[in-house]
Amino acid sequence: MSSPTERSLVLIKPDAVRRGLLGEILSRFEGKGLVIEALELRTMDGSLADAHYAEHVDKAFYPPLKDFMTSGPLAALILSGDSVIEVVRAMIGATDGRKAAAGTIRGDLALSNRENLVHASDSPESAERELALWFPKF
Ligand code: 3AN
Repeated sequence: MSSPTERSLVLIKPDAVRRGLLGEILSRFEGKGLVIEALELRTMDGSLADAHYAEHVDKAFYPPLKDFMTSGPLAALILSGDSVIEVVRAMIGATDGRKAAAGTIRGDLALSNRENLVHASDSPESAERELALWFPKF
């Protein structure tokens, strides 16, 4: 029996929307063969930011991260496909765009570890938690 297709919560962050990179980033995911099951342009509010980044709220980098993430519209996506969680993390690259490998989204397009264009769930547990936060009806 084949396992059910995996899903990931992906956020194309406000810097990507401002820089006009939404199409390029979506195109990379589509080109890879992943399926966009839901796509919504919305602005994160403070309480959603605190819930989404629950593991980071006490860290020194969190206040500026929260300001950035709530600074304008982002695209929230449900992506699905075989091993989508691992595949998307590999496509995004390391957190710090200055260190991310060439060929990855951050490696090619980001020069910051805060304004790093994309968030993606990093495990099946975080995907379940984040999908419930962002897309409770799915
Ligand atoms: P990733 O997004 O690669 O999963 P996490 O979960 O460790 O990285 O961090 C969540 C977000 O917090 C990152 N996307 C980045 O925007 C921000 N962040 C992480 N570490 C730092 C840091 N040292 N300085 C500034 N921002 C950071």
